[in-house]
Amino acid sequence: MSDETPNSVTMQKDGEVAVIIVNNPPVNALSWHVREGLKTHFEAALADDGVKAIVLRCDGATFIAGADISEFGKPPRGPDFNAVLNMIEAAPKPVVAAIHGTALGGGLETALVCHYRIAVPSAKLGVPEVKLGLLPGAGGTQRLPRVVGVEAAATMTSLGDPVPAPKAKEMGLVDELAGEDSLAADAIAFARARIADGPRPTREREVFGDVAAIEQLKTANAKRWRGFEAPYANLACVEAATRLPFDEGLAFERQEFMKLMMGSQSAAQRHIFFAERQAAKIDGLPKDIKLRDVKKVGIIGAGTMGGGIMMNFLQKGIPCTIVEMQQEALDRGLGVVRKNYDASAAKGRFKPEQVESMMGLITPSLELEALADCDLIIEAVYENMDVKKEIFGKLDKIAKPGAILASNTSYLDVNEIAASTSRPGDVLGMHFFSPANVMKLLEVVRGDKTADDVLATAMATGKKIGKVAVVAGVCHGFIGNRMLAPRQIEAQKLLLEGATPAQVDKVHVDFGMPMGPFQMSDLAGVDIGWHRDPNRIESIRDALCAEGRWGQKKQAGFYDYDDKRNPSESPRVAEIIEEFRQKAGVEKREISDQEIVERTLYPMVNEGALILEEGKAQRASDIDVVWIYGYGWPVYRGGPMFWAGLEGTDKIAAALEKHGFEVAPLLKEKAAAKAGF
Ligand code: 3H9
Repeated sequence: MSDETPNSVTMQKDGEVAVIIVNNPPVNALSWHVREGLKTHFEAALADDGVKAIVLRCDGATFIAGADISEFGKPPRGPDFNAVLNMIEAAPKPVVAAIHGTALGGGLETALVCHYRIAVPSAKLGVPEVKLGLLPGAGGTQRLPRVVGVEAAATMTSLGDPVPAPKAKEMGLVDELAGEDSLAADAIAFARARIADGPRPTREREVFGDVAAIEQLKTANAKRWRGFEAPYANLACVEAATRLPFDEGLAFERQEFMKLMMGSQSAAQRHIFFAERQAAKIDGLPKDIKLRDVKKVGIIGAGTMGGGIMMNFLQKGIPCTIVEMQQEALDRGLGVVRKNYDASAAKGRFKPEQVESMMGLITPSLELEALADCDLIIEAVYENMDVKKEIFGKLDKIAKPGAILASNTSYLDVNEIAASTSRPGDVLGMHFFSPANVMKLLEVVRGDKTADDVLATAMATGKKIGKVAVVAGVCHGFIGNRMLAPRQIEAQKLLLEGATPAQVDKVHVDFGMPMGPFQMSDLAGVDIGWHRDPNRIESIRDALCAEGRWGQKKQAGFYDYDDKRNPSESPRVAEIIEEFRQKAGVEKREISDQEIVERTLYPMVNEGALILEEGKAQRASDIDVVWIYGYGWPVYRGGPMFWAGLEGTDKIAAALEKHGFEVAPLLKEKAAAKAGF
């Protein structure tokens, strides 16, 4: 940003109503110059005796969407935000916030110091700071309970979900709904009508509602909030509002806000906010590259993956043709899709008629030829190069010119697949994560010959269907699974040396992962990728598979499972491990939790460094996005590469060396500079 103060706040007059207008694209964030402009223009409006009421509104797509997150952690500039807000609240003339788009975070806090709020029906109001590891630090936790009550304030602050304007009106957060296209005029009329009422400072209103709601929220969300600090800090502030005078509550909120702001969790969550948006950008490609139309999608394979992938498109109203080899498999696949939608409808996520219209968008077929009119074809058959090459060879003859041909492979060489067609420029990987209708990650695998517009279209399509898409280069396992491999290998070695599956898993769960390596293996299927020869036993996993311990589906894997899939440690697995240990001549020893971290998590950072060196990921933050959205890495640790910076790259490199790993040159470089990625 230049040093010159941008003219981001202006004032107009309509008779005795002053209209203060913020214009700071793209989201009217409260950058230093906006705070300065607000101060200047409110002071002017207050000093002007001809002004009897004030409207605050925004130009562009939205009302103020919050503090300027990019200013966080930098030296403060411009006037103190709370001081500006206190001045607005203390105005002796009624102040009206006119809201469209989203009033979020500091934006809603600004609206809360205004004495009245008018909003268009499509507007949304919320305090999403918790999603950035923060809390509303400009009075939001103290003013909201005075406007919407303790329960709603506790819910809004701790969950961070925005409320649509009509609901906000019911809650008392919005006083009046404006016409969708006449906010500016309606707000002026509304303000004029408030002149007789005078100001209504929020701080002078009473907190109301039952404080018991706070404990109920904690109980209901215990699992979701495991490891997170911010939801609890938000609730502590709302609770403080119920017993402290306003100014003391404000001081408490400030103190809690600063604690979060200085902590690593919020730094990690803010990193991910920007990382997610950055991931959508493809280096070296113009932003305005012309995309190909994707109006009809073809899916090959109606298994769990194919069906799940298709659901994403149906939900966006995009017709899909799905092809299977056998009628029975096709029927079974479509049956699963219907069952999933019916289950969602039962939970109220869809109306029954929506389910019907989505199912109506499907064209099932047993012939690849049925894909001839599709703009994007995604192959989701099992992982076998010969099979995939055969399919792509056939598709080459069937697909219309310009159609994008994608493989959902999770490991295989996309260049080799592309070479089986006469149009490798149209081929790439679109690697969805299971369950594909739920998991947000999409790895878009760019082949050596993938055309730029094909890549850009696949990324945009990912966004359209609600995924977070990340570009990956061709290598075994791309970004996510490639980094998973060293972790799994080392976890097995640790068993041999004396750790138990439960110990390794607990370290990962305590770290914040949804499950550890062995729990994951049991869930996914221990037999995935197994050579299927029960007489060839070369690893602990081979031994488990040979005995039919294929994981949860067999009620036996690295753990034993009861009928309800509750795990318990398995004496049989302990025996298998012991046999192996003896055969390998390895002596059993005590393994510390720290060693598990060093040998299973640090190697992931090392692999991430190699991926970066080889240019298989565009940037370190893309790797973080992959692990957050594809594997449940705790967002408050910011992804493996961000976490490496917190943990210390020097410490990581030294520990890897100690354990006999070859340290990636890039990691060595970072370690020498004591720098993060
Ligand atoms: C806060 O308010 C703290 C306070 O309590 C008190 C402090 C004392 N700042 O998402 P999009 C950028 S914390 C800076 O793609 P959409 C974004 O990076 C804040 N930049 O658009 C992107 O840049 P680029 C509480 C921001 O239409 C561009 O704007 N508020 C900010 O899909 C477009 O963003 C929030 O947490 C920001 N606050 O969605 C709201 N917001 O084009 C965060 C966005 O270079 N924002 N940018 O990649 C959002 O949720 C969405 O951006 C929003 C628009 C819904 C507003």
